[in-house]
Amino acid sequence: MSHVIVPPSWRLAPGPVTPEAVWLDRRRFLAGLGAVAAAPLAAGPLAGCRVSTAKPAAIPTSYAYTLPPITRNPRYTDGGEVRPITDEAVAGAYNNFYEYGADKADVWRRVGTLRPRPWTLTVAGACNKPGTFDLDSLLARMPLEERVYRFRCVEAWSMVVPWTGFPLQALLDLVEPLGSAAFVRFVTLDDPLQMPGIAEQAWYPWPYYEGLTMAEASNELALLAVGCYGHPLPNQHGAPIRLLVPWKYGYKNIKSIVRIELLDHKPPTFWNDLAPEEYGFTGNVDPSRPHPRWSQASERMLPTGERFPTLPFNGYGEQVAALYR
Ligand SMILES: Nc1nc2c(c(=O)[nH]1)N[C@H]1C(S)=C(S)[C@@H](COP(=O)(O)O)O[C@H]1N2
Ligand SMILES: [Mo]
Repeated sequence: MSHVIVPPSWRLAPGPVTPEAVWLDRRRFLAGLGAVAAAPLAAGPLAGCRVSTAKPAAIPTSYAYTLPPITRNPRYTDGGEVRPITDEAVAGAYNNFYEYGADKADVWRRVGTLRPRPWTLTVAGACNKPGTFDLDSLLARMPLEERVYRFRCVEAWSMVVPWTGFPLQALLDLVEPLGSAAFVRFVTLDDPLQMPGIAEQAWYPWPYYEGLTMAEASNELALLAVGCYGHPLPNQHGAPIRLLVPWKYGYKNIKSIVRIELLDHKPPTFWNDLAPEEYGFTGNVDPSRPHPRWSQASERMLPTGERFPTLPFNGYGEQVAALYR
């Protein structure tokens, strides 16, 4: 399989704190010598359906940096629904962030090694003004606002979160895309020292990478978030900058972005490379299209597990349906 990268040997060296689940996956991986990269997948990633009811003090009370005061933009809502905002400690203690392992309930305990400042974001590829931007200098030039979005994981859990960010379009305007730019590729930080799950799960094709069409990236809903609940992003939510595309499943919402590329061709994406039948490139929320291993007809709100019918485009069809006609 082309996506199986033979890692440097140190990446396979067992760490002292490797959780048992990862050991099992690694044994399976070693047994198959990489021929069955899908085996760890079948063992659980993205398949967990446990809804956490724990409410640990997951949210740090101070940050190494601050955001300017922002106001909520009332134009952006919970996808036409009126569900309450999810408790911050609940949202902050149930996270998919494989760079910190596959246990959603444990990510928040492991993210202390991520250093969200100083941070640079490189924008490259088909544009007139590519560049590497210091994040704080960039934020001083971007129109920050708060938006409440409902967030829907492909695993069928959902939450409602007030995010602070700026439209991806504002960054695109800054770099002036060429006419040939048809897709946008996003890449996460790739630092095993800051992200222990990289070495522990060496079978994944790190770094995490995602993509959108240019039309999707230019949609008003596409947001680059740098905060939530009125403060900078806690590490577990993808500090210091992550994508939000609320009409798509969670895996499209890439975290801790260091690089954005404008391309004339469709880029491969992380979960699509690993399991194309399960995680499409487009990844739009669609109740009529079941995941091969579970239904997408309804979703479970965190933390109660209360069920609601899944809405096409997660309720954001008014803004995005025209992109797909
Ligand atoms: N770099 C990176 N980004 C990622 C992931 C990941 O494992 N690594 N998981 C994705 C998935 S599957 C989901 S559901 C969301 C979870 O975001 P949250 O933890 O802020 O709720 O992040 C997405 N972005
Ligand atoms: Mo997800």
